[in-house]
Amino acid sequence: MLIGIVGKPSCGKSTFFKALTLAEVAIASYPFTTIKPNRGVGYVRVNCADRFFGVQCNPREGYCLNGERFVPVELLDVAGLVPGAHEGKGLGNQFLDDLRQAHVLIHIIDASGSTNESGEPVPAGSHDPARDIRFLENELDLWYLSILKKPWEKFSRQAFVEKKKVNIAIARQFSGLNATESMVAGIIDALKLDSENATRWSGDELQGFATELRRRTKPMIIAANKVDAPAGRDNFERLRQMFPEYKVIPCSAESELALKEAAKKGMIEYASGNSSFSIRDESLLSQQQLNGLSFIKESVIDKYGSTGVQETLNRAVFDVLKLIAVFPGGLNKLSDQYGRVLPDCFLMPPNSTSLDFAFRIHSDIGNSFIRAIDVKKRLAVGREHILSSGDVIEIVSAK
Ligand SMILES: Nc1nc2c(ncn2[C@@H]2O[C@H](COP(=O)(O)OP(=O)(O)OP(=O)(O)O)[C@@H](O)[C@H]2O)c(=O)[nH]1
Ligand SMILES: [Mg+2]
Repeated sequence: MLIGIVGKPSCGKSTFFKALTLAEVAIASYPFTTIKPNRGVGYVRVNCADRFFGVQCNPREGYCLNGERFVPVELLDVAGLVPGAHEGKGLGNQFLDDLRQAHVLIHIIDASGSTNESGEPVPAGSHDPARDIRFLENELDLWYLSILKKPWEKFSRQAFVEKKKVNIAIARQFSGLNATESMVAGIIDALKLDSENATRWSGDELQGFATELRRRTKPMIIAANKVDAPAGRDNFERLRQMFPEYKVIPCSAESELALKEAAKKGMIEYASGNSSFSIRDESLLSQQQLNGLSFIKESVIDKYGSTGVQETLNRAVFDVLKLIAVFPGGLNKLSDQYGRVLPDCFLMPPNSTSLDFAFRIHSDIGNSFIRAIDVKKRLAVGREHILSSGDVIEIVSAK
């Protein structure tokens, strides 16, 4: 699974990315600081099952802090997007191609209104970030349309002549964007398009189709970033009202990055997503560092409950994509052959079954599935059993 971080130049994409990954990436106040995409690993935060069993886990990947498990997810920070990008403006559509594989997009907005649509500095509060949301949707729609249009005539005619289902032909064309046959069939149905003969679709119908396909293959959450700045709060509240179709999360990537770096150096105690932090030893910090930390506490954490960065990532994965976190474990033994307790936590699509989980662990285990056990409830369940987030599941297989 890949999570794309998108937005206009200088909105804080790389700061957000760095706050989650601590990767060394360039951050600066001029547009197009990032040219080549940055790929890295961030972590979603879930309740670890170790608390339930009163044990201490040893994650194979990621880490666990006091029962909060941090599970790896892949992130992609791309170049800034400007109006006209789909026709090559700014850095053009190269980086749109980088986003093809993304399953969900985090759209970073500069809620402080201190950068214009090209990411250039303007007086604080003078640019309306609501405009940035519509322009980004529009650019993505035009990009989808351009991918669809190029081969459209040829493959819509071919599908018609060969009496192939239109949805299968389109899903194949868009498989790189994560489109599926059933998704395409659903859109054709919802928009009442001609499912027999796609050569009859009008230009508007094609655009409508591209927009709906974009919505389904690239669902989006909005991080109203820079809420620490003066106009941030008003803009965030307005955006939340104006865009009920999106989850809009108040966010200060710069604050999260400062806290993560201070925690890494041992100055403070802090886990991503916490609603507080504590200073280990005030006498070891400079006055400037103390001022910085008290600014973050007063103007971000106390006002919004957290820096919003972890919440944005979590909600992208658990509320937008609706994934569930499931732990493999045994009724008699929670550890693997190396003695690691609850070593794995898998993120699974919604409505995954025991059998899906068995295949996720290993195809051999899926193929020789006998039954599963819900270890928390100590209950045997069948292959069709639908899993819930937080489940610990043992697979009994012939292998
Ligand atoms: N006040 C404030 N400034 C921030 C925040 N996040 C980022 N910035 C600043 O915004 C500027 C741009 O940050 P970047 O992370 O480089 O932005 P970007 O979106 O990656 O920019 P491009 O790579 O050029 O597209 C830098 O000066 C950051 O320090 C924040 O939460 N609050
Ligand atoms: Mg950048």
